[in-house]
Amino acid sequence: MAASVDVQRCAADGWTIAPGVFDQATMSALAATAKTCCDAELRGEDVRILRVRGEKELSAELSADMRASLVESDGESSRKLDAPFRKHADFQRVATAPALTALATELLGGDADAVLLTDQLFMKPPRVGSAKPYHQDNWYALLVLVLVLVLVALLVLLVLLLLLARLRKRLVLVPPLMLCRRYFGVKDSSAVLTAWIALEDADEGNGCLAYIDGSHTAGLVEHVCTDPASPFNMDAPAEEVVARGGSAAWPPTGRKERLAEVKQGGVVFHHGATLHSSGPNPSTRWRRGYAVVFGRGGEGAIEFDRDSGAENARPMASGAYCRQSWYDEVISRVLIERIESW
Ligand SMILES: O=C(O)CCC(=O)C(=O)O
Repeated sequence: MAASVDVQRCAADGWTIAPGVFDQATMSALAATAKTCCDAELRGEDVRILRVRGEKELSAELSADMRASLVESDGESSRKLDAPFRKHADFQRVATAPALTALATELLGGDADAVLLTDQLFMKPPRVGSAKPYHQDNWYALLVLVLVLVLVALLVLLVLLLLLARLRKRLVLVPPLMLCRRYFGVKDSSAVLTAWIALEDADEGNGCLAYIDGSHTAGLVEHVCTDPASPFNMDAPAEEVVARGGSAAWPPTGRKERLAEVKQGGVVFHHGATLHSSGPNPSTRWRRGYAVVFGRGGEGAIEFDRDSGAENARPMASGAYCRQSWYDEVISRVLIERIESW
């Protein structure tokens, strides 16, 4: 029987679970592929099988910043993989599986099939898998280090130092330069839906997802970096999390918080503005999740913020837009292959 999803529940709570969308064999194979791809990327190998014309070659060595965002605190276990869809056909098959896209389309409620916006893999390895603080998927911040601005900042610092020397006061450290923008950049967060696919059972013990029921109804909130050691984790401010019924505890203790415990092959769906987090994984089990982010399908269904990089969006067959052209190219190819195999 095809998996089904509770549309009303998702609208009210901002998230819902569809059990048994994928079979165990497919998920176990994907979990093994996930590990292979992550290990190769950490060795500095360029694992992209899809390329965009004019795109820069990756250097053999990962930059220190890039590596820091990909590994856990032990310095060697994988934390995440960006855009796995570009890196292995197994991800392409799962992201475009009719069982998944039909549910996403039903939840987004557009005039046409849901379109693929982006994808990410969260590894959460045994013992060292770290918690992910509360955040919203339609918000993300970009750390930008612009040489010219750094020079300006250094100049300002010099002037300040001179002034301070004159005033014989102590030097106060200047916070790092940070420019923010919305990452998905979709104006209407309800047009964004994340499908988090459980590659193995996820529960309280290995750091499953947690949600604040109804938190999407209050809209997006500016995110901040609360832990300078992990600048890649931009979080919703603690007071906003508490105001919306959440907590910083694991397991959660907030009045509106619920765990999204899910069996292998189940999919947890959430709205683009729903506050969600995940716990640490002190257990001896893996907790891998493949997150595929869909946008509402149909002519004009997705409108990007002006500063969101929408100029890179390309029309998809459905008439909606795809932010990154590799999804577009592969979706066409996957569909053609599927039609040819009928
Ligand atoms: O898997 C996790 O721990 C975090 C996932 C997440 O934040 C997401 O899928 O949006």
